[in-house]
Amino acid sequence: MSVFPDNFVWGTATAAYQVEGAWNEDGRGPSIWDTFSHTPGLVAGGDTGDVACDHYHRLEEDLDLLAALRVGAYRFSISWPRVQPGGTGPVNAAGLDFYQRLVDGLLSRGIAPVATLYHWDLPQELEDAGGWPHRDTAERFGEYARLMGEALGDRVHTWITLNEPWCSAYLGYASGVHAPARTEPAAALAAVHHLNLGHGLAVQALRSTAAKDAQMSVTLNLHHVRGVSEADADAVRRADALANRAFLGPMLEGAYPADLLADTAGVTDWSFVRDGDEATACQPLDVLGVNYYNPTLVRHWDGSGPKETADGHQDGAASPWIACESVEFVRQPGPYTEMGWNIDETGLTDLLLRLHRDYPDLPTMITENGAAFPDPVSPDGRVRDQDRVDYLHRHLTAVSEAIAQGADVRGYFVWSLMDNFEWAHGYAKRFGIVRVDRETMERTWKDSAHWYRDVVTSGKLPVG
Ligand code: GBH
Repeated sequence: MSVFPDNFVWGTATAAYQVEGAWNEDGRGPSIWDTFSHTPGLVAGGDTGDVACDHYHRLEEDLDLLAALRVGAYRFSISWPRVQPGGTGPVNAAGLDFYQRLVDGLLSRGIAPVATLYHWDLPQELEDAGGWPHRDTAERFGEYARLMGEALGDRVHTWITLNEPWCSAYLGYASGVHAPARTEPAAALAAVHHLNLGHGLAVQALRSTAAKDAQMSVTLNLHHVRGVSEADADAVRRADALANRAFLGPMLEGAYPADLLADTAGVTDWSFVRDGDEATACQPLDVLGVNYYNPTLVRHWDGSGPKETADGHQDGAASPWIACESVEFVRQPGPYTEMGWNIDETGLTDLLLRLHRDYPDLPTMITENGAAFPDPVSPDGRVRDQDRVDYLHRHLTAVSEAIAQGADVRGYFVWSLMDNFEWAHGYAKRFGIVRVDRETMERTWKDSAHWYRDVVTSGKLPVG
């Protein structure tokens, strides 16, 4: 029996670059993802976010879709270059107007807006000036947060500063599979720090501009790391330090973990961390956002024999796993989603319980969870995505299990409301509970959307 608290928040999530389109309209400046997707060879199929789901022009229809799904909350992101084209200076009123209409449209339908300030679309001008490895970017981010707090703070009551800084730092600056496609491990660790600092500056700016009772949060893609055997404890520790504690440490405890600094000493001396930075990064939060897709399995590697690199990461310069040469990422047993990610909801329960143990006073919310599947359209027009229904059911059961064991989990957001631009995979990977036809842009409810509406309305999972 699954049990969710009465005030549990049920929602769906998207991100600006993945759904909006209108990439050069109403004064929007270019972001690093425009540059990335316009560079031949970087995105599967040559896809771009130029049109995406055309959400920018179909706002009313998509608001009605959310209302029909009966969700209590909608997690979206604000495109920084749409509201501040070069990442500095005054607000672009035409771009801001879109988010005003979005927020007002949600509120008028009784849906709580959950705004993420940064879901990877850095203004290109800021990247040209050095990007996240450069300290100024954190300062600019704090200023941008202040502008958004002033403009939307009376109506948005849940703010998420960053989405998955792990991806921004390590995929953007170390493995280069995300924008800005740089492969510089030392710069990636500087990016980690300036993301942490930018988060703290943004929370400070929002506290002084948004509503007094506004909830402050950040979304991390924490890795639930397991070892193949007891002998792999050091591999687990290293991966956990780089992936999780590099953010949890400064943001929640006010200090980088000593083992992370030691592990990475051959890559950087961390001299970009100035006195007071860790205290700035450590702002009191109201809730921690957790994105979960699958656990991570590692084994100690002694340097002999071939090394497994699960999920296709190559070792060395192009790996996101800096200073993890002794860590082997092991392919996990199936079943798998269309991304090749294994389905194992036990990692979500374990992760939530670990967070509850380590940070007992900080509630959590699942800000993303979901799966890509092939989703063929049946002759009758239906998408019978029972595999997605099963995935969601298993993971929601895992959340309720964590709650039953004491974790304070406040909400759950399905990734994603609709099929969208899946970053370097383009449109070939479909995460939506609503299908988007790439020709007509028509939205069609998959079976999982009907299923989720029933869960949202009843507040519980169907039996069986
Ligand atoms: C999220 O990223 C994004 O926030 C969202 O925009 C995106 O559309 C969605 O998920 C689906 O991808 O252990 O090295 O193998 C999730 C990105 C996927 C990053 C799994 C880490 C495994 C890393 N994460 N990935 S590794």
